[in-house]
Amino acid sequence: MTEATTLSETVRVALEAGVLSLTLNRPDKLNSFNEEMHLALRAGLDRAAADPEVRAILLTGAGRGFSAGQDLGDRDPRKGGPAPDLGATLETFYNPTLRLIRSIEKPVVCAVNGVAAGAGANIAFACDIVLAAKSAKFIQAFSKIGLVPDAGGSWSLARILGEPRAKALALLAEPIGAETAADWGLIWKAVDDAALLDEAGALAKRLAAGPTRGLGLTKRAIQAAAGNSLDAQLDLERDLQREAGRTADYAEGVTAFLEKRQPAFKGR
Ligand code: LHQ
Repeated sequence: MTEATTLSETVRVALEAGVLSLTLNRPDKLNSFNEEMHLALRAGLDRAAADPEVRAILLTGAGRGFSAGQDLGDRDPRKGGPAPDLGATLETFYNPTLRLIRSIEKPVVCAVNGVAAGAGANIAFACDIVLAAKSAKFIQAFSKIGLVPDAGGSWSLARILGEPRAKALALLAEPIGAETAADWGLIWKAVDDAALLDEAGALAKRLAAGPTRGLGLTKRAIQAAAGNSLDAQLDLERDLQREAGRTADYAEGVTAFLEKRQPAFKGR
């Protein structure tokens, strides 16, 4: 395993077998986001996008929580001064990260190891395959402090759940457990706490050994579907399949099938 040099301890970075693991690491604050952690996560995701050695990303949290969202201590209203511009915080810190997770054409696996609240929950929901420990909870905590769901939450909750459940979760800020989140389709799977990291790691490793270009194009196709008509989506599938069909991994996949052996994909 190579430990990547990182300027900040707030995100631990490690590359093994094509999987870049990014571990949110402010456990005493339940991995809530301050500016330093935002920039460290962004740097990790930028590297994941640019480095051909990286063929899958695994995002998780250190300690007993995944992430409690924004560090509320960062903007203590008791200190006085003008009201903060939270829109600027989103524009500068959260939105670029959300856009990166969705646009990296490599699978992003998220292992939700404990509570995921506010933007922490919604960052998890933006990932491609989300596993959660059975003890983990998801909380749209925003309404408790007078805010609206952000980090893509109003979009992903409404799309995945429909308005009735999206509104109840957002307006009531009641926690839901990992198994309910899986039943409702918000995440892929709830797994035993002790098995989470092994299972998520194995899944990320399996994806990292896959046909990276084809997986990336698949991610693009599925993400485009909700905004497309069937006609437009059929056109997109044609274009992406044309691209996938020109990869060395496609040739290898078919050759391996014909030779009755496992394919050895190179990610190209
Ligand atoms: C925390 C936090 C936290 C700081 C736990 N901050 N310390 C975007 C744009 C700009 C601004 C505003 O927001 C956003 C997006 C958002 O994410 S808004 C939503 C922000 N998050 C929340 O409102 C959740 C706040 N946290 C909680 O409700 C609870 O901590 C949960 C339910 C997550 C966990 O509860 P417990 O398991 O009982 O843990 P705890 O509350 O005892 O927390 C443990 C420690 O972590 C504690 O510190 P301490 O020094 O007392 O041990 C907390 O103060 C700290 N912590 N969340 N967001």
